[in-house]
Amino acid sequence: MVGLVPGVPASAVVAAEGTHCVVSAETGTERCYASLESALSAASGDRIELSDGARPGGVELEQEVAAANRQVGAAGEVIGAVVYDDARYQGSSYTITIGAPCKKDGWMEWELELPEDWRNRVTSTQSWANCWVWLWDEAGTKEGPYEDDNPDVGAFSDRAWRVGMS
Ligand SMILES: [Ca+2]
Repeated sequence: MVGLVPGVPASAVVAAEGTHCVVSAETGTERCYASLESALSAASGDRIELSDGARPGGVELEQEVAAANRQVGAAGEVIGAVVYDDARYQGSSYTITIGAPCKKDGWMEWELELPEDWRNRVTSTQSWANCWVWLWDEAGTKEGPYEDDNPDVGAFSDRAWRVGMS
């Protein structure tokens, strides 16, 4: 068996550059992609197409997501938030779609337990669809709201186990 490396899938290369997953807070369905652009495109039903110069945290990405959300109407889910492993919206990303924009009625409208491989990693957040992001750590301590763009969640960095939107 010399020369074979069992247990190392071909996708290990992609994982090393970060993974970009999309989860529906409605159904729990999760799919992963090789880039943030592919993830956002899939999450928006192919309504988002970014130019080469677009970057996470940039105005183009911000506006494209907002525009895509507006086009969805009642026909599908909107992008509620993206949480990132690194500061300033870098590294692996986790995009959360929701059934409708947040209502600001004082209720936590969506709560999502992060998968095991995303625990203790969230460092920056962005939200759309009128939503604020809340984070809980393993002990249940809640922090937030994180409104719009948060390039670094500071003391709560690498602590979140659960994400909420309201
Ligand atoms: Ca992190």
